[in-house]
Amino acid sequence: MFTTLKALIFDVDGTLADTESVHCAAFNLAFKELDLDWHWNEVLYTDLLKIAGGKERILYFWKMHDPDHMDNSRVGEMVDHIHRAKTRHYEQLVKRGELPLRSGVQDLIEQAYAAQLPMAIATTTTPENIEVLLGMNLGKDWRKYFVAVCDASSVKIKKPAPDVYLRALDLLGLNGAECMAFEDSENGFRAAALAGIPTIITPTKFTQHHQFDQALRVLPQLSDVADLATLQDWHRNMVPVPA
Ligand code: XBP
Ligand code: MG
Repeated sequence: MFTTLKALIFDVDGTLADTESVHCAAFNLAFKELDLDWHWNEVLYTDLLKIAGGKERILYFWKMHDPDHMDNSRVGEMVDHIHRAKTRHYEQLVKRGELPLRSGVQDLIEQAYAAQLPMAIATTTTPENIEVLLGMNLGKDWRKYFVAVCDASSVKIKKPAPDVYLRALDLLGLNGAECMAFEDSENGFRAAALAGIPTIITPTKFTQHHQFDQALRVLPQLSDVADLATLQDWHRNMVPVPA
């Protein structure tokens, strides 16, 4: 007996849009604004992406690369301050309108919406970042597409913990096997897998070296998914295709 596909759950960064270059630029603009002599180049940032969450990433980097300038009594306050500046820079960069959704994303979202197939978001990033990215790309009423939006403010423990996906399943009123997740990274894939959700991976240059064994599919872009019927067929047959 197979399980019908009852909802789609989307990661944001790297999946809906290839955002990490812009996140990296925003981190560097914040470091410059705050006179921190830190700079994250693409090679370093690709490695730092193993840490989900911008605040966690800043703290990890600080401990690893600049521990002598860390006042433990104020580190949390300082990380929050840096991250607020970074988020402001990210919003300004996205508002330039140069960060589109990835190929096939809007078409799939529109198809699912027209077919009344529920959708949700499960991301590590902040509500502000989701608002600016999807507002710019799907319009100011972007929330109409999603039954639930689960983000950094929804759960305490970030990916690869399954918490944000479990929260999305709870709000959808579904179990993992009834859904399909869309991710770009190993952290995200592990979070969805721990929540029991079959997952389609569309890696980016930042994550193409990650491990995605047992993913339902690993695709260059979502535009490689012809239509919803294809997803329903893959879900019905639920046999992972080797990456
Ligand atoms: C990817 C992340 C986020 C972004 C930066 O989130 O790990 O931390 O890199 O955004 P997703 P913040 O789960 O959508 O792939 O600085 O807001 O964390
Ligand atoms: Mg991601």
